[in-house]
Amino acid sequence: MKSFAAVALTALCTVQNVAAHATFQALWVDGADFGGQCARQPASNSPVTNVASNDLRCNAGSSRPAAKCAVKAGSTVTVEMHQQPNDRSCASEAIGGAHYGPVMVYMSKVADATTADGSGGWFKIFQDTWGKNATGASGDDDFWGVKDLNKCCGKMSLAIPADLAPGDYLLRAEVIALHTAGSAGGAQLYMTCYQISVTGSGSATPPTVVFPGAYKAADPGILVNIHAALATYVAPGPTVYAGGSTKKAGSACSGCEATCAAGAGPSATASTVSVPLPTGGGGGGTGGCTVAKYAQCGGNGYTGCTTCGSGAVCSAVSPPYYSQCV
Ligand SMILES: *[C@@H]1O[C@H](CO)[C@@H](O)[C@H](O)[C@H]1NC(C)=O
Ligand SMILES: [Cu+2]
Repeated sequence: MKSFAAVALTALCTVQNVAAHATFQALWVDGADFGGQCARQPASNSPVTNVASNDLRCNAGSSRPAAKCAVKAGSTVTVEMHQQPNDRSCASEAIGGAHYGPVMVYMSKVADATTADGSGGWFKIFQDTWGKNATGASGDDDFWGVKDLNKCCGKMSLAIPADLAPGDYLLRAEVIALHTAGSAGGAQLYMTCYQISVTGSGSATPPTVVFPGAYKAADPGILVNIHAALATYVAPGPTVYAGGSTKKAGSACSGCEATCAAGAGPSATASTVSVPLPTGGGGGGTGGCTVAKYAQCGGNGYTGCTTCGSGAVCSAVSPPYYSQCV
C-alpha cells in the first residue's frame, strides 16, 4: 500500500520542473508582449532526446490554447524561454547548467494553428548557432546561440519572412543543448510551438522537411562532444530559408535591445495584449490571456481577450458597445 507521503511526493515530482531545464513560453510581436497566450506550453521543462519521436514536433504533452497570435509577414517576433513556467524574471539564466547549443526557429503552414499536429512540412527561418572563441580551450568556451539567449533574458528576436503566403502557421522555437551530446541520444532538444496567423500579401511556400525525419541521432550537430576543441559546428536540419535570417553567435542582445536588456526584462506580471482572432473567432478568453486594468474586455464586435487581470472585473461601461476591466 502506498503511503500518503509517497503519493504526495510522486505528485510533486510530476509538477515540479527540473532546475536548469527550460521551455519557450512567451511570444512578442513587434515589441507587443503576448505572454503565453498562443504558446503550446509543454507538459514539463524536460527535453526531448529521441529525435525519432513525434514529440520532436511540438514537445511532449503540450497544451493547445484557443488563441492565435496575429503576425504581419516581415514583422519581428521574439521567442522567450525560461527555466520555470511563468517565471519571466531575468534573475536566473533562461536555460542554465551550461546547456550550450544552437537556437533555431522553424515554421509550418497549417490549416488551423489551434488544431494542427505538426506532421506537415517545416522550414527553418532562423538560427543562431556557434562561433569560435579564439582564446577558448573547448566548445564550452565558444560562442553559442544559447549564450546569446541567456544574455537577452531568454529572448531571441527574428523576422518572419516578408514573402510568406498569409494563413495559419505553427512557429517552432528550439534549443538543442549539447552538454551531454558526446554519446548517442545525449543531446537535449527543447522546443515549443506557437500558434500564429500570418497576414500579408506574399505567396512564397518554402521547401520543407518533416519532424521526425529532419534530424538523425548521428548528425554532426547532434552527436558532438563540445567539451573538446571544436573546429566547426554544423547545425542540424535544413539550411535557413532565403527569406529568413541568421544571427552571429556572440552578438548577444544585438537585434533585440527593445525587449531584452539583460536584467531588466519583463516581470512575472508583464502585461499581455489581446489576440485578434481570425474571422469567426469567439473571443480569446479561453487562451490564458489577461486584459490590463482599464483596457477593453468586451462589447459589440470585440473578439479579443475577455479575462481581466487579478483584482479587476469586466464591466459594461457603455453597453452594448464597450466593456472594460475595472
Ligand atoms: C572565451 O574564452 C575565454 C578563455 O577561456 C573565456 O574567459 C571567455 O569567457 C570565453 N567567452 C565566452 C563567450 O564563453
Ligand atoms: Cu539538462
